[in-house]
Amino acid sequence: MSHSTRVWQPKALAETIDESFSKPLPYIDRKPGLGVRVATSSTHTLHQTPPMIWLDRNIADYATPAERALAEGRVQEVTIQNCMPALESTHKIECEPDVVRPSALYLLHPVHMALTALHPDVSIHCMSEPYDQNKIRPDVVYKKKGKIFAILEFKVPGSMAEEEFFSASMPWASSRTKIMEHKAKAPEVE
Ligand SMILES: [Mn+2]
Repeated sequence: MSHSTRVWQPKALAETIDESFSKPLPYIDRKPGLGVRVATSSTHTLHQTPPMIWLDRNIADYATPAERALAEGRVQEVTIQNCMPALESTHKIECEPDVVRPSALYLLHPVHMALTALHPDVSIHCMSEPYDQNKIRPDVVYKKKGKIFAILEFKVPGSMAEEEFFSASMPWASSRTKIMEHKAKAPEVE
């Protein structure tokens, strides 16, 4: 069949947003040798003191409400009727911006679609690298009704030592106490 007469049809098996939530993220390889790409931190970021610890969390505290939200009718309507972007062969991972771009397509897009379907009357915004003087500049910040409720930080694979990262974890029990203390001081955004 010649190219001009062929009628293209949507792929019957195009992945819906709903299906993407139960599948692993696409694996994107490194393709070294395409050119030197060294993305360094700004001098401001470079001079910040990194956090000394991180708080361990119970994944069920997030997974359970997320599962419930994904099953809601208004969310299903959006996530079943819309599909995921196709996987581009131009992706490769060398520096942090290479991680950020496909993440926007395959990781954040389905979450944004579900989140806004769940809260149709609430302003939810995703900010890229917002600059707040004298503070760390995170990669992505989420605001609901103008208040921060989530922060996302990307790292290029290999930029952190696994043992250093895990040794900085505060055990779950003491993490829980810390979180409760914090919640009492600053109640969560509705
Ligand atoms: Mn980052």
